[in-house]
Amino acid sequence: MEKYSLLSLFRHAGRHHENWSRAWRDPAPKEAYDTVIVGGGGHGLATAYYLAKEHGVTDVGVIEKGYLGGGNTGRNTTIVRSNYLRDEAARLYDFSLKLWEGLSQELNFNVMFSPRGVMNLGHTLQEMRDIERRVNANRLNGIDGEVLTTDQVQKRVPLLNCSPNSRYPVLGASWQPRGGIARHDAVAWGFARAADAHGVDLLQQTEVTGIRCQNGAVVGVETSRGFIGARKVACVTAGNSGVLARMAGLRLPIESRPLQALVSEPLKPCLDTVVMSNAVHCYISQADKGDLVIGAGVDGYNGYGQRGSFHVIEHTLAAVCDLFPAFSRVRMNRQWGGIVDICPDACPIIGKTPVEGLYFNCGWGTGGFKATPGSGYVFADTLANERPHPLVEPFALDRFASGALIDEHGAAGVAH
Ligand code: FAD
Ligand code: PYC
Repeated sequence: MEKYSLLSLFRHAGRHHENWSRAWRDPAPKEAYDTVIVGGGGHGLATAYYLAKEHGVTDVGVIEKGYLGGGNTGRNTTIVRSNYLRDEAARLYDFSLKLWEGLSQELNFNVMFSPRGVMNLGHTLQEMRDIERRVNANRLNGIDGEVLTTDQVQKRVPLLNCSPNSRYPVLGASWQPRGGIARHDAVAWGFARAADAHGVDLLQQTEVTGIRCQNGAVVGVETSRGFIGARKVACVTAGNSGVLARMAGLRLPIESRPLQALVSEPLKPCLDTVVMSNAVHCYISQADKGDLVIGAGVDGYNGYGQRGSFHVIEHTLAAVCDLFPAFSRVRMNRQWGGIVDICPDACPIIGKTPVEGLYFNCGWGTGGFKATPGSGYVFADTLANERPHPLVEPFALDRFASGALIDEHGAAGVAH
C-alpha cells in the first residue's frame, strides 16, 4: 500500500501541475431541472450528493454565484462538535458528527476530520454551572462530554494560562473528545466531486437574480445565464438567505452579520486540541500546516461586506494573549470575514416555505460548518419526500409563529 502511494506521489510530482483531470465537470445549464439548489457551499453540495445517492434524484443543478466553497464554507474556523444544550439541536448536530466520523471513507476524499477534542473554558462559577448542565444534558442524549477541573485543563493544554491570578482565571472546562476540526475546502470538494459523479450539474459563476413563481408555486430561477426551470428550488445561501427570500416575496426572521477569523504564521506543533472561551470571546486551534486558527465574535451591525471591524479582532487577540501569553509574540498572517445569517434562537430554519416547491436551509449563524453532512442528509430527505425529516421537524419556519423556539445561544455563544 505504502509503495503505491509513494509511486503515485512521484508520478504527480513529475507532472508540474499539468494535465490534471477535472474533479468535476463544467456543464452548460440545462433548460430545467427537477431540483435546483441555490448555493454551492458545503450544505448545498452535501444536499445534492445525498439527494442523488440516497434518493436517486440526479436531475439536480447546483447554482453558485462564485466558486464552490467560496462562501462561509471556505471562511470558517472549522470547529466540529455536537455539545448543544437542547435535545432537538443536540440530536441534529450529533447526527452530523456521526457522519463526519465516516465522511472521508464515504466520499473517498480525505476531509481531514481530526477528532482532537473541543474544550469550552469556564471562568466564573455561573459559567461552570452552565457547563455542568450542558454536559449532563449531552450525556442524557448519549453525547460524549466531561467536566474538567483546572488541573485537568492545564494538563491537556500546557500553554494555557491557568494561574488563579490571571485576568480570566480558568475554573474548569467542558470537554467533548469526539469534537475537533476538519479541512473546510476538502469538504466542499469532496461533496462536489461525489455529487458530480452521480450526474449532478455544478454551475459556478452563475448568480440567481430572481425566483419565478406562478399561482403560489415556484417554477424556476432567473440567473445571470438565463432562466432555469425547476419543480423544486432549495435555497442554501448562508449570508444571503434574506436576499433570496425577498426574491420570492418572503421575509425571514434573520439578521446577516459579519463574522471574522484570522490565522497566524505557522508554528511547530504546540496546541493539539480546540480551545473555546465564551467569556473572553475567542476560539483557537492549530491547523495541520502549523498556523493558529483564531476566531472572533460577530460585528454588532447587519451588513453584506465580507470583512469586519478592527476592534472586534483587536479584542479577540487581547483575549488570546491573556489566555496564551506565549502567543503574544506570534505574528498574524491573514484576516477575513464571512456573513452569517442568525435566527433569534440561534438555530437554523430547514424545510418548506409558504411558496409550494420552495425550500430553505439557512440560519446556521456562526455554527453551521459542523452541521454540513448532517444538514445535507436531512435536507435531501426532506426535499425528496416533500415532508420534514424527523430530525428537522422542530426547525421549521413556523416555529417563529408558534413560539416553539429552541434557544441555543448558550452553545453557540462564543461567536455571538
Ligand atoms: P456557504 O458556504 O456560505 O454557501 C452559500 C453559497 O451560496 C455561497 O457560496 C454563496 O456564494 C452562494 N450564494 C449566495 N447568494 C447566491 C445567489 N444569489 N446565487 C447563487 N449563489 C449564491 N461553523 C462551525 O460549525 N464551526 C466554526 O468553527 C465556524 N466558524 C466560522 C467562522 C467564520 C469566520 C464564519 C464566517 C463562519 C463560521 N462558521 C462556523 C459558520 C459556518 O461557516 C457556516 O454556518 C457554514 O459554512 C454555512 O455553510 P453553507 O454551505 O450553508 O454556506
Ligand atoms: O460553532 O463551534 C462553533 C464555532 C466556533 C467558532 C465559530 N463557531
